[in-house]
Amino acid sequence: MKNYAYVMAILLLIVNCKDINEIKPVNSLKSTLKDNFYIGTAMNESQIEEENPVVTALISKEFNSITAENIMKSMFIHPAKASFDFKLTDKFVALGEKNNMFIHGHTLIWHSQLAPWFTEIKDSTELANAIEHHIKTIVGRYKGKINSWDVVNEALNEDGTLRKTVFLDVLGEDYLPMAFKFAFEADANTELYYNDYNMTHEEKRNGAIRMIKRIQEKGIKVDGIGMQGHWGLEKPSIEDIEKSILDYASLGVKVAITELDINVLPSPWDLVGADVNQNFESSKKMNPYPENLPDSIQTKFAKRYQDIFKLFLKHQDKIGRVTFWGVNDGQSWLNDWPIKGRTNYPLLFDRELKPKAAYDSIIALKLKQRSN
Ligand code: 9MR
Repeated sequence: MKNYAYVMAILLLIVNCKDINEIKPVNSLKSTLKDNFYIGTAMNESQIEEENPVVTALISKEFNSITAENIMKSMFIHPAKASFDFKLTDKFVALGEKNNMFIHGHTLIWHSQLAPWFTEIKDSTELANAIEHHIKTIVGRYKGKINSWDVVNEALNEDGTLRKTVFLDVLGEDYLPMAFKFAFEADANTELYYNDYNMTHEEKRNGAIRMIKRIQEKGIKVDGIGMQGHWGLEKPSIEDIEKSILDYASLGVKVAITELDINVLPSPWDLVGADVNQNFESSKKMNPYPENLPDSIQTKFAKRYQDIFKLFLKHQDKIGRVTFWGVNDGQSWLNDWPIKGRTNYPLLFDRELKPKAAYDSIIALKLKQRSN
C-alpha cells in the first residue's frame, strides 16, 4: 500500500511536470513555431551591422532564420564585373551562424537592383559566362553556410509570360535552367528557390508552374518556390493562398512564404483614374494613420495574421519557412512604396519594437492547438 502511494505520487509529479511545461508561457515566435517551420526576418544594413543592441537581441530571440533585405543583390555584392564586395554579407552569414539560424540568400538573378555592367553585355556566351561566374563565386563562397538561395527572382509578368529582362533578351528562356544548374554546381546541398510576388494570382501561378516544370524536365533541381507575402488586409483570399500552396507543392517542391507583410494603407491603384506618380504625400486620404493605427484596424490586422498562420500550420508539411519582410513597422519598405513618406503598420513589432496584437494572435493559435 505504502509502495502504491509512493508510485502514484511519482506518477502525479511526472504528469504535473508535463502540464507545467505545456502551460509555461511561450516566449518567442521561434520557440512557439519550432515544430512547424522556420520563422524568419529580413535584415537591413543597420541590423546586420548590429547598430542597435535591442534590435539585435530581439532578432535572435524571435527568429531562427534570416534573409538580407538588400545587401546581396547584384548591384551591391558584385558592383563591377571584376569586383565583389562581401564585407556585409560575410557579417550577415557570421551572425546567422553564431545564432544557429537557417540562412537564406536573396537573390542571385534579378532584373532589379541589377549591377549595371550586366546590362552592357549583348553576347550570349559572354552573358552565360558572367552569370556562371556571378553565381558560382557567391554560392561557392558560402557553400555549406547559406542553407537556401533565391536563384531567380521575379522572372514572370502578371499574365504568366516571361518578363523582358537583359537575361531573357540575350539568352532566351535558357537563362532559367542555366542559373539553377550553376547554383547546384556551386553547392549541391543548398536549397534552390524561385521567388516571386502575386504568386496567388491564377495566370501568374500557371506561368510559374509551367516555368518550373520546364526546368525540372531538363533534369535540373529546383527545391522550392518562394511565395512573397506582400499581402493586404483582405486580399489575397485564404482560398487562393491555399490553392497556390497546394499547386506548388504538387510540383514536388517545398513552399516558402517569403517577404511577408500586411499592408494596411489604401492603394492608389484602387482609386479610379489614380495616377501613381501623382504627389499624394500630403493627402490625408492616402496616409490616413500618421500617428497610430485605430483599434478597429489593429484588430482586423491581428485576425488577418491569425487566419494566414492558421493556414500555414494546416500545411506545415509543405512549408519549410515563413519569413517577414523586416522586423518592425518603422523599417518597412511599405512606408515608402508606392507612395513615399507614409506611415504603415505591416509587421508584428511596432516602431518601439513592442509586439503587437497580431503577434499574440499567432502565439494564441499554438496555445489553442496544445490545449486541444
Ligand atoms: O525591401 C527592399 C527595399 O529596401 C528596396 O528599396 C527594394 C528595391 O527594389 O527592394 C525591396 O525588397 C524587394 C525584394 O528584394 C524583392 N521583392 C520585392 C521586395 C519589395 O520591393
